[in-house]
Formats: sequence, structure tokens, C-alpha cells
Amino acid sequence: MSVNTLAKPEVQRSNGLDKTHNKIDLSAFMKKVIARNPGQTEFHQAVREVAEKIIPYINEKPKYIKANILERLIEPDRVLSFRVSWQDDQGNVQVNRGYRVQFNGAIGPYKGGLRFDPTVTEGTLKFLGFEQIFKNSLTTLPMGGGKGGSDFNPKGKSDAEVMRFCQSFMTELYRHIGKDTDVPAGDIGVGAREVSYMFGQYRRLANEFTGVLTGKGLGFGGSFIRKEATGFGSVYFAKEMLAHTGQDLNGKKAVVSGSGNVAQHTVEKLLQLGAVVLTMSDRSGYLYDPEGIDEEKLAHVMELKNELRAPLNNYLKRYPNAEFVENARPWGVKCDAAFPSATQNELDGEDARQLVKNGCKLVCEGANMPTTPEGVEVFGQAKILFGPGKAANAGGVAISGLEMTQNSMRLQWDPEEVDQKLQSIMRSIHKTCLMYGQEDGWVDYVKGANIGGFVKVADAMLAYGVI
Ligand code: NDP
Ligand code: 2IT
Repeated sequence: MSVNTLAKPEVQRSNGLDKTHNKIDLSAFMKKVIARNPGQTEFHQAVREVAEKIIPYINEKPKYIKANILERLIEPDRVLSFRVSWQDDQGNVQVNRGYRVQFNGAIGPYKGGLRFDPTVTEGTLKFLGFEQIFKNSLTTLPMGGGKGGSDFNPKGKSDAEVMRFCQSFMTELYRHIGKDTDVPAGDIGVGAREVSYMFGQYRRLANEFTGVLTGKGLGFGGSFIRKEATGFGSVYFAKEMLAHTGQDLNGKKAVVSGSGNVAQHTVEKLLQLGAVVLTMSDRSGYLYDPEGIDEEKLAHVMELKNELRAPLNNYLKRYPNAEFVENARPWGVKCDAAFPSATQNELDGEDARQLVKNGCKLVCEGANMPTTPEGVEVFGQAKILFGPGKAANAGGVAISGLEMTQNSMRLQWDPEEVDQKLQSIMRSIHKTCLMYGQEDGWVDYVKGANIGGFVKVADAMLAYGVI
């Protein structure tokens, strides 16, 4: 079989293809990914996790090898980077960098959130945009993968400063997005306030009211359940994994990290399904409430985080029986189920061993790539239920997709209808994971999600020819 980029043996090797069998070799492939994307370690990590599962699959499918699909898939359609100048409350001119990674548009408009956090780099957004391709494909909805954001830090900024930043950011971004081109939403540091400022500026610049951003307010084009969807969806996914082994969440002890959008609604749904929630966390440490974080306490966390924008340790002022452990993560607390819902690489090999040792039987990733590769390996060896982010947290973008649908139809479905659709999408993602990830007496959800997300995108790329 001939492969167009294999004219010379040297090229063949650097391509990661084993020249005798025309099969892709993982380590040669990764060597090239690292050389072509220097310093973008999170992107390397995300690609490796996918490549490990996809390569054995496509090595048996010459059509993908021949079309060099994997190498095309890891190269973004385009990466936009731009200056964002804005004035702070003292009148000083500040400069940040804005980005949008339009990673893959094969199956629909680019879709994915915006992250505002000082740690944001092009590599971070390439990792997130890459994950988003597979996640969006798993939802069954027609959405391509994208991600964007800025190294702007919203912490400690006034509403007026956040507004000026968002308006300046959108003044450049608006020419690159559109309801049928690219539809951003929220992520870390971008919630209802930021989406509203950005949508207001887009509407003003483009002079049109369209579904160009999702996560909008309910009175101006937002969908019911979008706010809750990532957290609810993650718990629905956990419920499916448990049901598959004849169990449920009732009475299970759960440890949750984060206290933002995803964590809050994960806790809300866990409580509704009878679980006992012992922890939440933020950048300063974790909260351990041995009596359980109930609805009333959760409402207080929401007030602290969403309205007062205050650190989580303020919880102790109202509930002094709880503990706050500074600069630590909650994985040492004994539990049946863990829901990492804060950020990437927040649960490492050591944490994973501790969880398994303490009897944890399920880990469901509300965040994107919260578990390090070593951690994933520990869970795999222990054969516990492990739901990777691209499957488990896909409920958020799924309801974003349905917000786009409602905007196109110019109507708004009621909350029960959207929640039903969310549950059915999470069930379908679980089914896809089973289809590709079922092993002897165990389900490899990482494999199932990666291959399940890959096939539709790869087949669309094949159909388009060489693009
Ligand atoms: P938020 O900004 O609402 O909340 C983030 C939470 O994580 C906060 O509690 C924050 O602490 C904590 N956190 C952030 N960075 C760190 C860090 N470096 N170390 C420790 N804690 C940290 O974001 P979301 O809840 O929206 O996002 C959480 C995760 O879920 C991210 O991985 C995101 O990509 C993913 N996700 C989000 C979706 C969505 O719909 N929003 C959809 C799918 C995935 P603090 O309060 O101190 O800032
Ligand atoms: O990581 C994610 O899936 C999100 N931040 C949500 C993206 C979206 O477009 O709703």
C-alpha cells in the first residue's frame, strides 16, 4: 500500500509509521508531536492519551492510515492569537493575550468554551480544543472542536474592569466567530457575567441577535439547564457506570474537588440522588465536612463563590464543625466515589493510589484531564469505574448544542424537556463507550470514549478528501 507522505524512508520514520507494515508506531508518532509543538506539555499529554487508544484501532483500518487521518487530526484548522488592551480602574493600560483555537470543524461549527486564567497558554487551549473534538462528537450533535481564552485573571477585578476586558476581547474575536462558524461558551473564569458582557458586545458590533455564544442568560437566548448541565451530566454518567454493574449512588460517600460551576451542580445532583458529599475545594485548599455538605450548605457555597467571589474557607464561619485544609487536595478523604471537577492534572498517581487504597470504586471526571497519566494507569490497573472527562463532562457542551438549536428555532424548551434530553445524551455516550471499550469483565471507558469520538470525525474527514 502506498502512503503519500512516505516517499522516502526517512520521512516514513519521522511520520511515526513502521515502514514494513505501514502501521503507526506510538513512540515515533509522539516524538514528532513533541518536536512540532515544543513546550506544549498539556497538549502532548492529551494527544498521547488519545493516540494510545486510537493507534491500535486504526492500525487495523488501512483507510485511516492511507489518508493520514491521525496526523491531520492533531493539527488545528487554525490558531488565532491577538492583543487585548484595556484600562483598569486606576486608568492604567493593561495588555493581555487572547486566543481562539479552531481545532477541527469536520462535523459542525467549532464549539467550545473560553477560559480566563493567568495560566492560559496556547498549549493549554490546544489541549482543551483537541479534547473538545472527541467530546463534541460523542454528544451525537453536529459540533466541531474549539477552545479559546486569555491569560487575563478575573480574580480581584471589579465588575467594570471585567466588562472592559470582555468588550475589548470580543472587539477582536467577533470577526472570527458566528452562529454557523464558531460558537464559544464559558469555562474556568468565564461564567454568566463574562458571557453576558461578551454577548452584549458581539450583538452591538455585528448588529444581530444570534446564538453566537452559549451559556447566555435565560431572558436573552439562554437554555434552561445549561448552567447545571456539566455537573448534572457528570453525575448521570456516574449513574450509568454504576447501573452497568448493578449499583447506584444512594448512600455513597462522594469526594468532589472544585467549587465552581461544574462542582456546584455535581454536588446538587449527587444530593438529589442520595449521595453524601464530604468535600469541595478551591485554589486555596479543600473543605471537609464530616456531617456532609447538604442543600443549605451548598447554597452557601454558591453564594460565597458566585456572588461574593470569596474563598471557600469562609464556609467555616457559618459551619464551624467542618475543616479547611490549606494548600491541599481532597483525595485522601475516604470515599466510594470521586468527582475531580476543578482543573487539569489535579489528581496524580499518588492520589490515585490513596483513593484505591481507601476503597474508592468510581472516578468521574467533571473537569478536563484532571487525572495525570499515572493516575489513569492506577485506576486502570485497579479496574475501578473511571469515566474520562471527554465522556463524563460532555453534558455541558451538549446542552450548549441544544441552546444553539433553540436559538435557531427562536424558542425555549422548558427545564424538564432539556433535562430529559441531557439524560438521554449521557446514556447514549455511555453506550458508545461500551461499544468500543468493553473488555473481559471490565469497561475501558478511556478507550471507548476516544475511539467512539474519533470514528465520526475521521469518517467525515475521509469523505471530504484531502483538506
Ligand atoms: P469555574 O471557574 O466555575 O470553577 C473552577 C473551580 O476550580 C474553582 O473552584 C477554582 O478555584 C478551582 N480551580 C481552578 N483552577 C485551579 C487550580 N489551578 N488549582 C486548584 N483549583 C483550581 O470553572 P468550571 O467549574 O466551569 O470548570 C471546572 C473544570 O470543568 C475545568 O476543567 C473545565 O475545563 C471543565 N469543564 C467545564 C465545563 C463548563 O460547562 N463550565 C464543561 C466541561 C468541562 P477558585 O474558586 O479559587 O477560583
Ligand atoms: O469543556 C467544555 O466542554 C466546556 N467548557 C463547555 C463548552 C461549551 O461550548 O459549552
